[in-house]
Amino acid sequence: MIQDKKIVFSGVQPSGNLTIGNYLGAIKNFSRFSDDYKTFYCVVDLHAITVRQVPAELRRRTYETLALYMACGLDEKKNTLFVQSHVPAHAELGWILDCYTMFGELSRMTQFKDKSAKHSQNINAGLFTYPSLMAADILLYQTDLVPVGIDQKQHLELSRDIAMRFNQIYGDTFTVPEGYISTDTMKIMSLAEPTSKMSKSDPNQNAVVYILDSKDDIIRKFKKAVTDSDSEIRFSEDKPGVSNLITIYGAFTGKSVEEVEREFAGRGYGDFKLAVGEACADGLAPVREEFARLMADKAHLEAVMKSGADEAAYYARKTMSKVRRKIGFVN
Ligand code: AQP
Repeated sequence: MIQDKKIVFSGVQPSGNLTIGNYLGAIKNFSRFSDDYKTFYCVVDLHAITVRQVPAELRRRTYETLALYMACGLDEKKNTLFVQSHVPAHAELGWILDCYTMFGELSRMTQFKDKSAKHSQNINAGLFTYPSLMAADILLYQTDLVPVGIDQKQHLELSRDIAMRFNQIYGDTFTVPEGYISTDTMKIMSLAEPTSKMSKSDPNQNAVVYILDSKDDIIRKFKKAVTDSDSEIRFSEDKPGVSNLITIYGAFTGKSVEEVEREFAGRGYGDFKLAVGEACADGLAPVREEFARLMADKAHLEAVMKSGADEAAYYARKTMSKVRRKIGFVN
């Protein structure tokens, strides 16, 4: 296998039902790389257990996340689709990179601060070292480009620092990755608290639109979305709720902010919210249909997981043998 294409890696945690934030910020962008890059898209189950998961749900969501990748347009023949824990080299390199990541660096990660506040009963070491495992995921494949939402930018920068640190000590070992952050939809906000990110683990169901929500639920949630006491449909920092809806509407219709503002000039929030709900529900309808078809054939999903893991392990082995040799492990 000769690899001359540049490499793309990204992943999503099966830590909840996936949201339109995961879709617009990450998965929807993944397929644009399928033709010109060698792409690895992973269901990152090792990351998911940094927060307590119900085992049966974790298992089900792992299948569902893979099926959603495929339903969102990722062809298993063009992309390497796999489950992180099926390639043990992720955990192995994760440990090694822990030893090249500083306590101070990890302490500065905002996701760690946010999640340890949210899960104060379970501030485990894995939650703290999450970014070095993420660095391992990326560096294992000599990744050039990582499509992620802006919330992952800090982790990505740390991955770059770890790669450069390792390369400086041992000579060229890892490709230093670049992020690919889609600027128009980089952060989709909660519908209930539009200054916070929309998150799949948010306990408030009305704050989050899931990719697999029914059309009725989607429209209902958008109708309830928090806006403001003003009535102007205008993108602005002081109007986070309305701006978030403009972003979502633009993402599903392909319209620019100016076009959306013009379309709804002089119209009320009620009309606008309904239009956003309909655009979102209609945009997701083909994904939902394809998802149902894929989930009905578990054997096929398992075959995709297996061949994806075999291929990923092949690339991972090459990096690991280089890493082991450089560090001084006996082969
Ligand atoms: N609201 C968002 N807007 C844009 N992009 C987003 N992403 C997540 N939420 C948004 C992007 O989705 C990818 C996968 O995310 P993840 O599963 O690794 O974890 P996360 O960033 O922690 O996402 P969640 O939904 O907030 O999960 P929980 O609630 O489990 O922590 C990433 O590329 C992310 O940027």
